[in-house]
Amino acid sequence: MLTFVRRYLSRGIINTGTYPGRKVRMTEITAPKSPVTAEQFADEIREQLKYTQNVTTEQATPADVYVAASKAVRNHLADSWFKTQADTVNGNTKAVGYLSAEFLMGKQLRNALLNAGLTEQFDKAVEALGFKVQDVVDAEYEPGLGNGGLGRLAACFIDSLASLGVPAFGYGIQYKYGIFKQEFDKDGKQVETPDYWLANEEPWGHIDYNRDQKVSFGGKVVENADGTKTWQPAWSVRAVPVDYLVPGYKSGRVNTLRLWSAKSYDEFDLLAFNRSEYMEAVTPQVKAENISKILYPEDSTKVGKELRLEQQYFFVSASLHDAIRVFYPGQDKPDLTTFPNKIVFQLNDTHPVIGIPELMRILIDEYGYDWDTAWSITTKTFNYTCHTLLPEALEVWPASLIGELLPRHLEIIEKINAQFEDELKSKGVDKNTIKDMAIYTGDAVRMAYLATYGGSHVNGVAELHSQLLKDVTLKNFSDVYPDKFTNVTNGVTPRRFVKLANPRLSDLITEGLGTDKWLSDLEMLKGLEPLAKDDEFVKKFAAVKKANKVDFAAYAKREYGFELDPNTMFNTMVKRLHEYKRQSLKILSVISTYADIKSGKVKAEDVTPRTVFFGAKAAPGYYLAKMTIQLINNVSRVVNNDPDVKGKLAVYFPWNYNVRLAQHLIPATDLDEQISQAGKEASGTGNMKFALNGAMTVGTLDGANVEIRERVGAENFFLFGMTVDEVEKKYAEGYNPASYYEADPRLKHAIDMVADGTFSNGDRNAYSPLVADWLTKDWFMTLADFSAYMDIQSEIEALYADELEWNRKALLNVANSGYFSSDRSMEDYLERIWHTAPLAD
Ligand code: 26V
Repeated sequence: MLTFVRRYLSRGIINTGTYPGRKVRMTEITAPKSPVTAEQFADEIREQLKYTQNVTTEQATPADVYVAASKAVRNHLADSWFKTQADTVNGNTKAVGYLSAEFLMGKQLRNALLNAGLTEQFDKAVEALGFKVQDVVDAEYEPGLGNGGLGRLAACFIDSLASLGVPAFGYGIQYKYGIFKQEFDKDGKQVETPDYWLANEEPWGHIDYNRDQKVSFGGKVVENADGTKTWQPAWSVRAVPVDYLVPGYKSGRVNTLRLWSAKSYDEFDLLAFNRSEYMEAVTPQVKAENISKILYPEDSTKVGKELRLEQQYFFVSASLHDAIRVFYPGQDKPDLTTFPNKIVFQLNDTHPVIGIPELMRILIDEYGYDWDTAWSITTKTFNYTCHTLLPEALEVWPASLIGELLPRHLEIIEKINAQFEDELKSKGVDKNTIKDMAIYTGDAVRMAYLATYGGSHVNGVAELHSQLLKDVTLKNFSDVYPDKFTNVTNGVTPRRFVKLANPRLSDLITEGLGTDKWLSDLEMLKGLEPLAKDDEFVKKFAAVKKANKVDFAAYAKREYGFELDPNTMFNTMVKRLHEYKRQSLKILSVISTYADIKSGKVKAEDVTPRTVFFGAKAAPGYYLAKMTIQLINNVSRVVNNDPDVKGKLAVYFPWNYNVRLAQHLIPATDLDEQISQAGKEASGTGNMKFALNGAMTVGTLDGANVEIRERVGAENFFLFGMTVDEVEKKYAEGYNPASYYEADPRLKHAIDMVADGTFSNGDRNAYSPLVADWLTKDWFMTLADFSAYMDIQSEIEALYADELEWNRKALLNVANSGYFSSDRSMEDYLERIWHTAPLAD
């Protein structure tokens, strides 16, 4: 047994095995800090209104109350925050630094209230002040500092680390503009508008001007007389930290999310200004501040983007220097050989991998360590998580770009590569393989390879994904360094995605289990299993779902103007828009169903009334993805306006899918779609959120679907489609999508309808690139899986007709999904990768 587990056993906070897999119990040490009454909390809000917002309660708007209440909650968390910081630095527990270009946090207020134990007080206080709780909560604007799963995972992980009491820092960028706001134009096309989330006062981030860092770029490297190197950069920016509280749930701990914002050192070029050249005078400022201006949308094309590399280096360099400042306060000559005992850094995908040569540079150039010592410290400090299987998503930077922007780092990378080649040679690896494995090819730098060689561990994010990393994507590396490779299956935080998103279900779970302890030990959901045999309980569970659907209908009416029928099956597909995820498969099946109802091929009384929801953003430069959005919107327009299918089929595409919408839609969903081509979705985390909220899943054997199905039981999961092996075989044989089009009349008819102008007011060219792609390329084999997907629908509908049985199975999904808590993911990282533990009380 690992030492940290043993240590916690002796403190009585380890569950010794009631639930297999669970190692560290959350401590639940703290009663919420200085609990106050609703009246007292109302006074605190009044005080904030008066002294920091400078408005009277009478003048205050809901937005003022939101800011005031947020600041009041922060005050409640302050002492725990200071104590956690002090214990982190002074204790003997190694901290975790989670380096991530994205943190998709979602709204903060409700989460902070929950963790501060102030939810009820807040609700009552706001009412007492004469405001509607909903209006105040709605005044918060969601920070969209992430594209999708990777960014949301980072947010779930730091929530769980704080809840487990593990000392941790999230390090990232405070982008001024987050992921674009999505709108649809009159033709159903996606229109992107800037998301200026900081337009109004943002009460959560604390700007700490006194703990800034200097980050430099460009210039040249000169060799000194003693052989050491000096980098003479051409320009620098000021990295200013903006700190966010990360309160743990009942742990008494509050960690820090430190997001860097770029500021210029030269506010004005006075010389230029005196010549009245105003625009030129602010040029350096604009250039510097551009670095944290905008979150890059995930792109379909792998073009080298200078600004993106600047962003990566900017936040990683600032974070590494910050960690040294935090752990060796006031020391000019710290003993950095102890650095890996103070903090371990997780590289969230390849985005922060420039941190490896940066730490080498810091150690050698700034602190005078020799190469070997620096390498030993560096490799112990970093670990790498890969989040993809698509080769094009692994970052490769042109060497010329790195050379221009970070000349010293390019030298270091070359030297790492030379050392790597020697090591491979000495291990007897053949010449061609060595060439294939090059970190530095002469023209380019492969960041995933650099991360694999330069860190201690590499992990995938679900069993299948980790296996494919070893067998395919990083096979050569796993052959040479088998021990580096491990798996940690993703998870999601039950606090946000069950307790906050689904209060009704949370209450029912607490009623069923007789305790609310499941919120910090999610495997306890297993205790619901026997209740699946209890019809009365299952009926209560069904009633929760129904009430959530009614709520969502009201929400959708208010926010989008949709008229939803909560008596239909709510069938949801929400995720980034990507060909591999196969939104195409879903929309083709909807078209086919539409055609069948309309033509009378399916009798009206045999149709299961369904409302299909899509939520997805497409990268602005991703042509086919954007066209798919346009198609979905137009299918929606045609179907929803056709009296022939009224009450039977409806399609809605609420725009601008984000964490807030997820929190509303997921609890209201009956059936969720996880239908990626097998072997392409690294994990998926939406699948976990749906299962935990009592939706049934239709899915392929891909990513974490495999493990979800294993746990909830094959009979409680709608499986369809080719396996990874079958997909590989088909690629090898030569895939011909047109043969599937010819073979299945349902598919032929659906594609013909897209091609004949049914969804484009008669314009036969509107979707021709999409249709041509389906019929001639179809790289992700949508057509090959179509028949299987249609066939499983009858199984789904038969079960849905039996309300009790459906809900019994959905409840079994909840009962058996406790494993997919991000608390468990964190325990796995602690045990397999970080080798650290919660802080002592
Ligand atoms: C790619 C790029 C390319 C360069 C420009 C910026 C950028 C930003 C994001 C991305 C891809 C994001 C990768 C991602 O979100 N992966 C997802 O990670 C989830 C968490 O592990 C996992 O559940 C999903 O399966 C995986 O697609």
